[in-house]
Amino acid sequence: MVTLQIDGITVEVEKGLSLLEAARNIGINIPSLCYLKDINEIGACRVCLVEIEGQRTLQASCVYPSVDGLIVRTNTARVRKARKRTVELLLSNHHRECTTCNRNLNCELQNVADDLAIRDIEPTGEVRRYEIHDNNPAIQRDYNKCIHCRRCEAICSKMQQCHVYSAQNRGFETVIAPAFMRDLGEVACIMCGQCVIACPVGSLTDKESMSPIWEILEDPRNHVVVQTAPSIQVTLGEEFGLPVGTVVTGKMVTALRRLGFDQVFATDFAADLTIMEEAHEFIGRFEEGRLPFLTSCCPGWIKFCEHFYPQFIPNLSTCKSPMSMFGALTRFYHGKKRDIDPERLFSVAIMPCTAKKYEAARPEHSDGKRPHIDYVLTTRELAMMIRQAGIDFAKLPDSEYDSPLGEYTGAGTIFGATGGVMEAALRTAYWAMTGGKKVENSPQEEVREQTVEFREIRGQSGLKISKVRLGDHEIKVAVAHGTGNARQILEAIIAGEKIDYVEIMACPGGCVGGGGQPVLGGRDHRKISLDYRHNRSDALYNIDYSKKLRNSHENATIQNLYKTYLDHPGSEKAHKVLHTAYRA
Ligand code: HC1
Ligand code: SF4
Repeated sequence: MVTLQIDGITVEVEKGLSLLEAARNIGINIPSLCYLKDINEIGACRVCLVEIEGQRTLQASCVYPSVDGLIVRTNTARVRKARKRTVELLLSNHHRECTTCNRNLNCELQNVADDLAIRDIEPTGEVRRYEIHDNNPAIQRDYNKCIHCRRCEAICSKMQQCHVYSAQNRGFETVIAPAFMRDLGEVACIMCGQCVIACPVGSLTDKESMSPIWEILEDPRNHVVVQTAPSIQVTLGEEFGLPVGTVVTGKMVTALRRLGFDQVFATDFAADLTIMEEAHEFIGRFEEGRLPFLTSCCPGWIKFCEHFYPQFIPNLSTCKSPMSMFGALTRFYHGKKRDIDPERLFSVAIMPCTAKKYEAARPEHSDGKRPHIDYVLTTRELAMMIRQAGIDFAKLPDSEYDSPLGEYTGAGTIFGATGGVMEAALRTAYWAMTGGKKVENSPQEEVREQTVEFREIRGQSGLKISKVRLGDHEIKVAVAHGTGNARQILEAIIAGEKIDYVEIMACPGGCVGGGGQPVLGGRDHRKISLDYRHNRSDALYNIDYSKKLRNSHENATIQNLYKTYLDHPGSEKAHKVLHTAYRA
């Protein structure tokens, strides 16, 4: 530990802790733009300047380490003037179209400018003009708003290890972009959207899908079905000021009805169906020794596998994701059963994920002319539609999903958290491999809720490896989230480590940390940490805990679906509707 003084306050901190963090610990909020704790600590934006006694120049506090005896001042006339001039220079070459920007009122640059009381931009000069880049289904890049903080580059290279961005050109022409300024759709980008979450301004945003949805909702001849991904119910409330981790399932369903959707269903239902198929597929592959078996519900992970590890494509589960199973069921089963004109039947998915927009556009999820899912909205976009409609979200009464495709078990809900897909699958695989027993991993068998839980694969650590006993067999499972961690486990397998079953989600935390989730950093940069993912995941596990049914195989609607339509898990019919194939 070292002792130093910040603005006259004596503080004791760990040696080497940045001055910026040391100051924040005692409630002094030094402004910053490029800094992302543990990910982007490069002192590039120079907004966090401070004065250190005995030093001639101001120092960037995000990269200056705490050492014994330092006397630091964060609020002198010189510091205020320098910070102000730095931000003015940034703004002088920034498209200051705040009122029409996607990040209006949730922008770190706007906040910093306001905190520094910038009311006039003195420097004038040349301003860069670039075309919008959006030649892909998921993400839009506006270089005119980029402030060169390099957070997108750091997230993509260090956390996701996709290495899509780097500095291109020199001097005033510098852009942070894929090589040769190619569009994200033309490079090895997995569309995860983590760079969108990291962007402090409106330079990276969703590829917008709200306009066509307003149009189809307007026409009463249309029948518009919507599904909501498991994690939306624990994150949507954040967009309306509710605490992180608030469960808003009932309000969300009411809001969707008020927006005009004809039927509101839960992707959690299709997650239960995925488990029936995936657990069955795993058991088959386990018996044949075709391992490791890799989950396939995350489109960012699928794209990562196709780009970087095509040798693992044969190991992927052939199950479509719950979203795409739902899309296929809506067209082939639900629409027909209810005799809805296929031309008038529209299918919309609310997803926490930019890559789901890309997944919906993949040719294997279409009938050749029309995709099974017509549109995908991110959590952020749904919130925007709710605001556009003038709905006071916090005051909404609760309502229930429509039946029958809105019925789901706790296993379907935990899909939204890292480890959840694996846990849900293990619950059903255990049941199937033991001839119908419930999981008994607790000595207190009378405590029902403890008999379905695999706690060892929960939590935010990047890579979780565990052994579980399924009947007479012991299997080794691994759970990775964030594609940097996925690389680690895949490299270990290549090096000879034997793992039977692997869950991979592209985003840190799983879908609760998805690239389409609310961006909290614009309102409070300190929220860009793993903490909020904890709260969101806990909320999902609490929903599971509170459910009467917590195993996918107990879902009565799914049992009935097999009886009347799909035959049995892995049947020919099930393969036709619910499975797909991937290629390099
Ligand atoms: Fe997910 Fe999934 S869990 S991928 O994160 O398998 O997006 O929430 O809907 O499809 O169920 C996302 C979430 C989601 C699918 C499910
Ligand atoms: Fe990298 Fe993901 Fe952004 Fe693509 S979407 S550039 S892979 S962080």
